[in-house]
Formats: sequence, structure tokens, C-alpha cells
Amino acid sequence: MIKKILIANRGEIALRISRACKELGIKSVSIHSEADKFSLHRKFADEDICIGASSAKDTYLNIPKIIAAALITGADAIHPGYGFLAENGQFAEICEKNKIKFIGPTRKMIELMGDKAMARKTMIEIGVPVVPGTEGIVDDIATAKKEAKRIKYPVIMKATAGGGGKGMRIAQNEKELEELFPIAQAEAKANFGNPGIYIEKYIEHPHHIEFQILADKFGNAIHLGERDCSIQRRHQKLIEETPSPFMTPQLREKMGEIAVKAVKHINYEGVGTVEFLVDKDRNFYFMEMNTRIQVEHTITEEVTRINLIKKQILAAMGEKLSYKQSDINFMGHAFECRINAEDPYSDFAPSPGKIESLHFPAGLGVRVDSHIYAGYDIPPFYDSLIAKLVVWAYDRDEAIKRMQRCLDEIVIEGIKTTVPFHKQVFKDKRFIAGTFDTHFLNDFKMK
Ligand code: MV4
Repeated sequence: MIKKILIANRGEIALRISRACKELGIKSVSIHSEADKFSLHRKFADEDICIGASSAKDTYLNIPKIIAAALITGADAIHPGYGFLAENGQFAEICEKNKIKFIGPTRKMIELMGDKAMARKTMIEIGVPVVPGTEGIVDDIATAKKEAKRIKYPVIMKATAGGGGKGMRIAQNEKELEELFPIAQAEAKANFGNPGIYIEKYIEHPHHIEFQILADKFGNAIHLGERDCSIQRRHQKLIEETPSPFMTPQLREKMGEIAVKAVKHINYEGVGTVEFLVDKDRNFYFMEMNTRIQVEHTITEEVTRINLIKKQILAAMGEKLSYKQSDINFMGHAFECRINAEDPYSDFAPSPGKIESLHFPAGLGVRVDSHIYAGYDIPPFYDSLIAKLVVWAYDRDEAIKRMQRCLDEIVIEGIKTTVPFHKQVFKDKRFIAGTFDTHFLNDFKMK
């Protein structure tokens, strides 16, 4: 049994977790930094503790302080949310050693999927398709050249400790490989403390399609469909949708089946996401697995009506999965727009500061997950996500119309936000036609 959960996070996801706790009859404890003194997530929890000044390092990333807060308040579990310590294997283990349930997978699982070359190798063994590439880490330039020749150019070098696009380099030919391989290694070592690089064939114009997974400790696992996350800028997702306009029913069934097979083979528990690259001919390849709840889980909730945070907590309590795959019904279409405190007219520069006035849209099929309020001062220390605008409708066209309507209703004064960007995308011909891929924003200009 879990009776009290410490939420090791802030912002909208801390609110989202508090809400799930309340509906489950579980007490919640929030932590906050001094910079978050006026943050709403404090008010949503039953208890709240200040754990430090302002930097993430001293607060939301500080393992001893968070463990102490959990022990002092008698929390029997910790929910890490996303970001911060959500995929820190050491933190998961320290929780367990202190008899605090970490709401997420084990250290071993986090580290297996966190090491991208190892995850790739594991998927190859299971028979999950991966991009043609090296079997593991490539240590020296001679081997890199030999492998790239075999794979055929262009190739992409990836840091095994990277992920989410960090530490990647593309080489079009041997000359570029010779130049970039040592740089990729040095960057990987500097950024992740691990110089390990693996090489893959570079897929041009891929689609980013990910499958939501739900699994229990008895070996049951299902998928809750895909999300298309191709609308991203410098590896920051800005718009997500489900179902993907690029997907076919046959492809969904095949990819979903393979995603479930993968998590069953590794005995995964809880919620997770299997990410795929899909090329223009609809060949799909395993890319990464995320072992946390993701920002964009909301759109999956909208089309399945399944509360993923509740299911995540129940899975951590050891509850058996209450559905079979055939019980899952998908209805309609959902979009999420990430509203960030950033200026889309100035290269998305951060725009923290005081919210002078605020009005959120509402109505049928509209959901806003946010921690901001009129008068709130957005601190400059953390990530810039201030609201997730989520709409649901019966089909994609109706959902686009609904999102346009909501973007016209929203008022956030005092700071710059990504709202004008979203307005422009939702009027874009190619976006409306659903024919975009991950390069869509490369040549997108604000009007
Ligand atoms: C790739 C790729 C093309 N070919 N791998 C970026 C995030 C990281 N998880 C992997 N990424 C990519 N890997 C091969 N072999 C292109 C990308 C990529 C990308 C992937 C998903 C969403 C947006 C992207 C934007 C640029 C590059």
C-alpha cells in the first residue's frame, strides 16, 4: 500500500500528480525551492517543505535533501515526474534502500535503457527492428571508417549516454567522419562523462512516432497507441498529436505489437514509452525507450480516457493490470500545444517574469494543464513550460478548428509565449494536411 507520496518535482506535472493522488485517496507532499515560494504546486499538496534556495542542483536534483524530506514527512513513495531525477537510476536505488517506493522502474531497468547502445543491443536480441548500424560502441577511427563504409553514408554518430538528440553528429562521407568522430567522442565525454559512440545509418526526413506502454509486475503489458512528436525544434517537442496522420491501421498494429513485445521481454513495469523513427516508406526502427511519464502523456489520456498517472501509481503498488489489449478503445483525435515562456520572434529565447493577466480557454474537449496564475512571477531557473493546451475532438479537422479557437481565446500578458507560434502552425497548409516530418520546423519562419 502507498499512503503518502512525495512529489519530487514542480510546475504543472507536480499539480498533475497531486490531482491523481487526491482521486486515489493518497496524501501528497510537495517540495519547493525558495524561488518557488509562490508556486501553485505547494498549495495542491497536503504538506509542503522548502528544501533549498533556487538552483535545481540544490533542490529538485538534490537526492539527500529529497530523501530527508520523504523520511521526515513519512512519505512511503516518491513520484519523480519528468525531467530532474526521473531517469536517475541511483536515485531510484537510494529510494528503495530507504524503504521508499520509487514510482518508476528499477535502477537496473533505468540504466539499461539509459545506455542507448545497450538498449539497441537488447532490442536486436529480441528481434525489434533497429536502424542498420554498429552492434555496440566504436572506440577508434579505423573501426568507425570500416563500419561507416559497411553501413553506407550518410551515417549518424550518437553518444551512448546521450539521448533526446544530445551529442549527435552526421557524416556525409569519410572525410567528414574523420573530422567529426573525435569531436563526437570528446563532446560525449564532456557532456555525459562517457565517450562511448555508436554509429547508425542516417535516416533522412524521419517521423518521430512513440508508443505509450502500460505494464504490471506480473508480466502483463499493453500499448495505448502512438503519439506523433515530429513537430519539434532543436529536439524540443512543441506539438504532439494522436493518432498520427502518417500512421495506417496495419502499421499501428505491427508497431504496437513490437513495442509490447519489447517491454515484456525486459520485464518492464509501470508506464513507459517506446520511441521509433519511421522513414518515408514507413519502415520503422526502435530509437529509444523512456522509462518515465512524459509531458505529452495527456493526449493519450484524451483518446483512451485512461488516467496514466493513476495507473502508474497503481502499478507501483503492485496492482494487476486491469485491461487486456482488446479492452482499449481509441476515440477521436487529440493535440497538445506546449505553451512556453519563450519568445518565438527571438529564436525562442526564455522570457521569464510576471504574468500580468491570464485567461485560459475552456469548453467541450478542452484541457489546460498549468501551474500559472495572474500575478505569478515565473522564475528564470527552471524549464520554460508554463501550460499544456490539450484539445480533443471526433476527428483531426475538428480538433484543428478547436485548437485554433482555443489559441484565439488564450490571454497571457506580461511575458512572451509560444502562443503566436502555435497560431501560425495551426494555419499552416502542410501541417493541416498532416504531411509534415521531423524537419518541418527547420525552414519555418515567424511572420
Ligand atoms: C536519428 C535520425 C536519423 N537517423 N537516427 C534525434 C533524437 C534522438 N532520440 C534520435 N534522433 C534522431 N536519430 C538515425 N539513424 C534523426 C534523428 C532526429 C530526430 C528524431 C526524432 C525527432 C526529431 C529529430 C530531429 C532531428 C534528428
